[in-house]
Amino acid sequence: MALTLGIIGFPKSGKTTVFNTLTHSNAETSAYGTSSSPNIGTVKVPDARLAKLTEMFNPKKTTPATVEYTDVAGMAKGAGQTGALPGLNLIQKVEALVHVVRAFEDPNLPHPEGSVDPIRDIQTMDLELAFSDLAVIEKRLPRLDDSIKKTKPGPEREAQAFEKEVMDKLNEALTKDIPLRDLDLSEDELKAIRGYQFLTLKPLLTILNLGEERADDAGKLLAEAKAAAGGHQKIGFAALRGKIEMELSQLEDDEAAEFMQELGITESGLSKIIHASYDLLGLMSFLTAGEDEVRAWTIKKGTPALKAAGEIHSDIERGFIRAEIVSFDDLMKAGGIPEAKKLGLYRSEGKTYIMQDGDIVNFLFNVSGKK
Ligand SMILES: Nc1nc2c(ncn2[C@@H]2O[C@H](COP(=O)(O)OP(=O)(O)OP(=O)(O)O)[C@@H](O)[C@H]2O)c(=O)[nH]1
Ligand SMILES: [Mg+2]
Repeated sequence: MALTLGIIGFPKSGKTTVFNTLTHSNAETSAYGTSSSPNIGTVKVPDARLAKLTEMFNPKKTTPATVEYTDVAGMAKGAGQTGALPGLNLIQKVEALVHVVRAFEDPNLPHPEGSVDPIRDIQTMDLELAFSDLAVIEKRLPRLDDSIKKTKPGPEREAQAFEKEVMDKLNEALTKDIPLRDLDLSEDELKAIRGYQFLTLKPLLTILNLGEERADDAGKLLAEAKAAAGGHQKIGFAALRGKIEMELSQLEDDEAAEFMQELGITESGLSKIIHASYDLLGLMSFLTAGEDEVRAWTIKKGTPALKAAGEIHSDIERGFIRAEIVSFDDLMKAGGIPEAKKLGLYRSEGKTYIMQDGDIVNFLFNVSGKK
């Protein structure tokens, strides 16, 4: 599963700057006009375990997990209401949203609202996203009523009636300022509305772009932003210095390390955002390691071995026999697979085993004769 994230924000908040930081790209950032074409880039998820495993197994290739970022044009205030958010079709497709919020002061770059006020922008964005979802529901409801009337009693009409029930529930929540991600919808409810790709249903990562001057305010600003979000579970927060991080991301590794030390940055913006995204979405990695390939795979926490197998290939899920597993730490302690076996650290697990972060897995499977 390649995780997909959409970068949104008001004009000139630093979206493309953050995108460049994350993807090591050089997309054009600008103080003037609006970049209209979206940027899409893939990022390798930093994982120090891969390097260690590569040393141990000396594989033909090493494949990290990846995250895909889409950077769209800034959205003008009021765009949600008209159903005309820029890049809407693109951000509907992603699994989670990253909201870049301007906290940096720059007299040469006026804020479209006249002042720099991150809390106001966070609240305005919440409204824009809610308006966009409401517009979808308001368009759908009358049509749904219509087709319920026209459809004969039976399963099809029942499905429509159920969808209407769910839509009414969503409508009510949104009009009370409750984002859909806070509703704890059931599997069936989620299935009924999957096609609409509601924006406030997506987990949201809020990134404060501090600029150069306000780094010392990070803690205070983050606390204010969290308080304004009112304890919503599925909103994550991070802060970074946009422009500096972008410069950092364009340096060679050793130069970057030196620069980070000078600036007192302990974790790069890239790794901070990826880790925050993983946490927000409840994701983790398991690993496969052998002579051919050392590779990291992304799954949701709580995934059983059978489903994890399916992440690699549907055949492995279909013909699953068992999973041979050693934790990364145990493997490092033992020094190799045969040593881990001797020490009894190499376990055999069944379909329902819940995968743990850093598990190194060999799936045994058999698909011959099965259809
Ligand atoms: N001083 C300062 N300027 C920044 C920072 N981050 C971004 N900028 C500047 O803000 C301007 C806009 O940055 P972009 O990254 O293009 O912003 P954007 O949100 O992608 O803009 P649009 O796509 O046009 O909405 C550029 O001139 C950047 O150099 C920062 O951390 N500090
Ligand atoms: Mg941009």
